[in-house]
Amino acid sequence: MATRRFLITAGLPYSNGRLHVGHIAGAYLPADIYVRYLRATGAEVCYVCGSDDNGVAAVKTAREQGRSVEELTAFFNASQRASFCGLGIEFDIFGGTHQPEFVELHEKISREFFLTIHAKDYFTKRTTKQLYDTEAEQFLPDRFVKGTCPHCKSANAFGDQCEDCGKSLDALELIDPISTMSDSRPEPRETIHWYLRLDQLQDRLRTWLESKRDTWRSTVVNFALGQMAPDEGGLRERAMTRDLDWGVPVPLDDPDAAGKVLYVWFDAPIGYISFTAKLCADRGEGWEAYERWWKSPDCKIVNFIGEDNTIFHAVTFPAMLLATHDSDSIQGAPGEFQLPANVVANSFLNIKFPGKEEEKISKSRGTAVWIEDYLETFEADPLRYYLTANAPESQRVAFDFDDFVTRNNTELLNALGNFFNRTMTFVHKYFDGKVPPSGTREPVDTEQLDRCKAAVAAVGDELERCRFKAALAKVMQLARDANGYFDATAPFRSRKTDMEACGRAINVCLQTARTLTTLMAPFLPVSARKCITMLRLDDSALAWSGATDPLADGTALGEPQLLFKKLDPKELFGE
Ligand code: B3M
Ligand code: ZN
Repeated sequence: MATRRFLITAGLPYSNGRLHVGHIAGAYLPADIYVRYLRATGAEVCYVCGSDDNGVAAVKTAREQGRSVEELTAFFNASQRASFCGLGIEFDIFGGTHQPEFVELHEKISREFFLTIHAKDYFTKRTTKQLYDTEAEQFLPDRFVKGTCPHCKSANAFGDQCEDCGKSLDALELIDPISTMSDSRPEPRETIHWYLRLDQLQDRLRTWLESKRDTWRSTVVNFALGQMAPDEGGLRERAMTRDLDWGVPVPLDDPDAAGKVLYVWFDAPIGYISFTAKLCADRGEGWEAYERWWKSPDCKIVNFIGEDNTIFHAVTFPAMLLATHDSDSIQGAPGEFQLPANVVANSFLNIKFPGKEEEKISKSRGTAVWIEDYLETFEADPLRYYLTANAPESQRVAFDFDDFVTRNNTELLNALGNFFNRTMTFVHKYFDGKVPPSGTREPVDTEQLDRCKAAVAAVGDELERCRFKAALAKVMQLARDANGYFDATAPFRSRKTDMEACGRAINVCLQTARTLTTLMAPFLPVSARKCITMLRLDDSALAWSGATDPLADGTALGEPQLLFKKLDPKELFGE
């Protein structure tokens, strides 16, 4: 069978702040699990991420903090990189759309992208009205305008999107707009921008999205198709340029383009492409080799994102990709940019502090768990476990401190950790640290080994479908079954009466531990590494196809290591 190939992206975090648990649960962790799993199946995978440095978010924060945008984005790019690294989230490349080593290639590819769409006539140049802040003397970026949503009437709407109903907006539609720069009421003034003809791309987008109904999460497909509903007027043109001095300059030889940059949501997804190109350059393949990942129908592109990014990944970016095509192939002909094979979105994570109500994660109210803080006290795997076992895959869920501790202690420690611990201690105490003979297996033994085989298939099946929570639940079920087998065969008793039966049971426990090592690895890579050492395996043990390869009788094993620690709620930070 030909090697499967995947290009996996996780939404580019804005480099104006640190990362918290919500970011991790939303995109980076599920993508990392998927990547580790795909690699274990022998697929060739490229996992790309980096910071989203352009746009007003960074300009605004830099202004508030009195530092330059360059300094701010470099600082948070490094901070985010460290947080990912501490959590074992391993990208092939972590770029940044305005970071010194990336900006040149990023701007080049963004420019070409814009010019191709321009040449194909998918932009309309328009004089429009935009809100102008007369006190700050500048046009207001959408994010700098707050107001009431014309659709749902929530007061929580910004000039680009309503935070409550999720509809994308034009700042001029906001009811009672206020400039967040000066708190004054802005006035509409004329300016010129380039609009992407989403209306002309809509039919192809709809056909493409309809074809994903069976494979994508329904929330994503329904949301995207909902944007095109005729009773809402369908997709409208959207401005892809902005009046701002930070970003990718509009690459047109036109006096009207002076002083304008590409809209951040135009250049940010191109970051996925430009970082891939940088990776290819770093690998000595030449930057153009990115086409092997982006323009070849045999490579599947999968975007992992938080739910608030759905419109941009399921509508706008695919529209941009389609607008570069010569062919009318919806997915993209060979040599053309391919549309994503899947867009996997998670909901938001709320937070629940002990003794308090569940609430939204908020930087300003201090209700966030920052990864940098977490990593000062804890290891990566307990958080990876909790955020997957309790993943916001189909709805909002809360990061609940009491639940985090309980699940660590009852599930990771009592089920998975305890099984390894009791098996490993036993084998060292009574079998000289060597795999005892498998002997003649009884039904109880083969049943347990069959459960291992079935788990490998079932966990793999869930992972193929990006159902991470369900996949992890099946790994944990195998750990509980393993403890059940240990209790039922009772080697602690048979060692006094029937050493052969005792050895047979421990042998099956070790085979189960072997399988669990492979199965836990995508979720709990740090612990899997300890298991590899304990069982004296090497990295080839990560291969899914070898998950039930037997440990040979007599194999010498490593020393027992504790996989997990008991957590005490009192050690928890941030109350
Ligand atoms: N920077 C938005 C966000 O963090 C954003 C994602 C860009 S992905 C191309 O919500
Ligand atoms: Zn709304």
